[in-house]
Amino acid sequence: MGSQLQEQRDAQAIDHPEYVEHEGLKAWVADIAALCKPADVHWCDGSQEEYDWLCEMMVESGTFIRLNPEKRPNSFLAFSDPSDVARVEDRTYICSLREQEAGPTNNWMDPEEMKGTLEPLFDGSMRGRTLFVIPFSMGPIGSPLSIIGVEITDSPYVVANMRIMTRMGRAAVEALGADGEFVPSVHSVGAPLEPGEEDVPWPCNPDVKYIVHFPEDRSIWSYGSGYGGNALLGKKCLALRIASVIARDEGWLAEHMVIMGIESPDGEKTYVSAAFPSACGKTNLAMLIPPKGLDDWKVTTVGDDIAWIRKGEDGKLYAINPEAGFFGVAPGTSYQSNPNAMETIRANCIFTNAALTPDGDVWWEGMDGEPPAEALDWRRQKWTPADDRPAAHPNARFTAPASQCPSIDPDWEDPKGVPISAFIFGARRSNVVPLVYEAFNWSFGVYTAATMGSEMTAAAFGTVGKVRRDPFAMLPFSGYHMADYFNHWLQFGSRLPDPPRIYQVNWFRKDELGNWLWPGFGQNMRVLKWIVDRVHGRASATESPLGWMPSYTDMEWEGLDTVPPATFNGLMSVDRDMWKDELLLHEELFIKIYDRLPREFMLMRELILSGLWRSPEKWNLKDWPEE
Ligand code: O2Y
Ligand code: MN
Repeated sequence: MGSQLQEQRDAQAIDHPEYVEHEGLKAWVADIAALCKPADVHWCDGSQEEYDWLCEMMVESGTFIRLNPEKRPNSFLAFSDPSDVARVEDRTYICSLREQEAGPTNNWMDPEEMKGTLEPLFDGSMRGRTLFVIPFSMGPIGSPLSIIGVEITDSPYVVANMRIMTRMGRAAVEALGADGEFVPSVHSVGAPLEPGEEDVPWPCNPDVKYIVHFPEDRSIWSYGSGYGGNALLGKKCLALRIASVIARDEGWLAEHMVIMGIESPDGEKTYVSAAFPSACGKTNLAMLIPPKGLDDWKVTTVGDDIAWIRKGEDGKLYAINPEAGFFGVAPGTSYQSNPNAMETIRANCIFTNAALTPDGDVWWEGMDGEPPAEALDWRRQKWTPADDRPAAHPNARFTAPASQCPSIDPDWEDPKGVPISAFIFGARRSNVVPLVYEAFNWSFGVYTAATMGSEMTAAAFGTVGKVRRDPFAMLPFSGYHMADYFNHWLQFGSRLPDPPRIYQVNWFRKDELGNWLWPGFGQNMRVLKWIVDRVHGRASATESPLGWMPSYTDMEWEGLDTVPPATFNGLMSVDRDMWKDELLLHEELFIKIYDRLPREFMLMRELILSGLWRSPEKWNLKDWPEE
């Protein structure tokens, strides 16, 4: 797309700020402007004045509602179109040159065919709107681990969110210099305005949506949606799908993981990175407050969603959070579940699809206290607690600066990253998977992460309660063949002199009557402490058919009396029949990607199976090894 537009580009004078020196960037912006035919072009400098101007403009247009400055200073609420409320996986494409490179778990279309589909859609798509140029850095500006992108969008809502989520504006252009590399990303809401046509508060295209990645070109095109992961292209599109391809080619890892620091009472700091599918309390974990009995420990937050991890010259792993903000799920967030998140969102935030209270604040299901007597729901309709529908959309979001988080790690913006000592993988399983275990070695850990499955909590994803396989929590985010992704992890680990240990956790196990066995939330610190103690060689563990597990006495119980040894053994038990079924279910995914599946995986499955076979029917720490 673009070369045939030379004449139009020459005809359209695109003013740019004097600090933009990059001829390639200027030419690309002119190409896209010639294609999309906006009424105006604005290069974003990322300043506070620019942000304030945009927010004011959106208040006037009805996109934003300014919240009560006494309750929620400098904060805004947006209601989306009801057809545009979440990422659209079925409209998301990886258009690699060869279909096999995308693999069977991604949607694929031939890149030329896709470009042929997109060009007429983008032709004139920004008519009547302003084209914004957003230069942004994923990662601290100037860090050797950072990647620069430039998003062109016709959505001021996207600009405002990108200013919170990335390091955006003049500083990113200056870091690019005259000839730096950038990931070109084009976004249009797909709702051109005819002359005199009045705009709507949330323009989008209810019928046509495309979220497209060209891994070889390292470019992104997004059409038709203004929401979250579909439109803030630095996040899932660049920092995961495109970055995972770059990481594969360059020998590093781009992961859907939180990064957190765990500080012991004597000041020893251990960083871990953890991956969870949605609805597993990932943000709560990243901002955990240790419970009574462990309150001399401290957890700090480096990132809540994405980690870029490289091997340093000393052979250790170093991780950065490429983002500058949190785009968190609002419903369920409360002072009870996550006080640090609640403090983070006290000011300077954008809320999307939360409910509006009569006193000009936001509200959502699961917030502390009583529901408001009435509210305006996310569909702009009057709502009362008697209504049979939620006031906030279940995927309502807050966009908040990470710097406002009380638990933010002092080194969260360190350009060289923080050293990672362990990986944690977790999922929601009411049975089968124990509370915690340590994989026997890196390869077993990769197998464990690759076979991760989580019970669904939202009907949007399928049958509630059914296990959905989500290897490494990356199924929707790997920009290439999932089996190649597993191979990349295996190879990456084989090059590390002392690879971090890998842990599986499950906070969601229930007893036969359906009661939770584990209190979760801050109490998860007990599991983190055991992991940290293992990393430093001071906690013991027992060998099980799945890996190394803590016995009751290996864990710290001070301050918690609701998990007696019998309950703990229930949490840790391994049921042979259930695991035989589980191993068969691993096959469901493997069969899909069999042609490139690491051969080691078959052997690991056999080893687990033979371990189970030699164990008692119900392997249990208390019973082992006497039975
Ligand atoms: O629905 C969306 O567009 C947001 S998706 C999202 C946002 C923040 C962090 N993680 C996710 C995700 O889907 O993993
Ligand atoms: Mn995520």
